[in-house]
Amino acid sequence: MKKVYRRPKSLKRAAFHYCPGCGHSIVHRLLTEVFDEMNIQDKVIGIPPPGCSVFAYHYLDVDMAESAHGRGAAVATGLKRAYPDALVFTYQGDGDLAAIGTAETIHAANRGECITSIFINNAVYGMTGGQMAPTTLSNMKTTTTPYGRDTRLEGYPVRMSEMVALVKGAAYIERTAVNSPANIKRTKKAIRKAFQTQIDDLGYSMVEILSPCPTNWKMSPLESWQWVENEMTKEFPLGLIKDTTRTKDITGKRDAD
Ligand SMILES: Cc1ncc(C[n+]2csc(CCOP(=O)(O)OP(=O)(O)O)c2C)c(N)n1
Ligand code: SF4
Repeated sequence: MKKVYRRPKSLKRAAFHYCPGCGHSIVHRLLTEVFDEMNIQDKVIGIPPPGCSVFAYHYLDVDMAESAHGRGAAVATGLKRAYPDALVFTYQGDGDLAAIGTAETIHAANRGECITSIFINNAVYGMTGGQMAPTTLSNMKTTTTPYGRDTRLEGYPVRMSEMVALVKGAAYIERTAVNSPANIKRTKKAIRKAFQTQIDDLGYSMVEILSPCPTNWKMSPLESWQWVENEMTKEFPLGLIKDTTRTKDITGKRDAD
């Protein structure tokens, strides 16, 4: 009989604790497929965050070191400098990377740290009950914006990828989504490219992934996939945001090399 499904070697034999329809589980699966296909399982060190994915080490069969909230890029910097041959990635939600961890992220990117950030944008603080995140859409209802995000009071949704792309050390930045088979395939390709950027020592890489949170959005999994398509992508357009990996024109220092 032809085998059509196989658990990736890098994915542990454990049942996900994520809600049905959550994007985290899809991204975990993609990461482990990439680790297997690139044969890098033994070189990868992951940094999970506080957030719904805090227990990512229960699932990803690679070395992992938990970080405090928002400190992923700082922890990754230390690990990468101590173990330059390792492939170090942070796995962070939008509350983690785009609020408390904004400074770490921008400065790590600006330094051209050869680390990868897998940035899960689900427009809310998931684990703590669906509060407004910097990425919450205008007029979107959350537990802390029950009448909808009022941009006059709460500001505008933060486009982290576009911000990070402005700094010289950022080599590869792409925004994808996991709300359809085609987008899931594109996400896998982007994750692969991000790790290749790191292997080639070309600078900072980030894949921002629009990811459904049906529980806090109070939607069915199917509705949440459609909401990503119809609403989220208007504020966060999908596609390549920056790629200097072909030119190697990444930092002033490297330009002078
Ligand atoms: C310093 C600090 N402040 C607050 C918290 C509480 N906390 C844990 S997870 C979290 C939000 C996580 O949201 P996000 O990063 O968007 O990830 P998600 O749960 O949506 O995947 C917060 C505020 C904490 N752990 N540490
Ligand atoms: S609360 Fe949202 S982000 Fe957290 S596991 Fe459930 S669906 Fe996923």
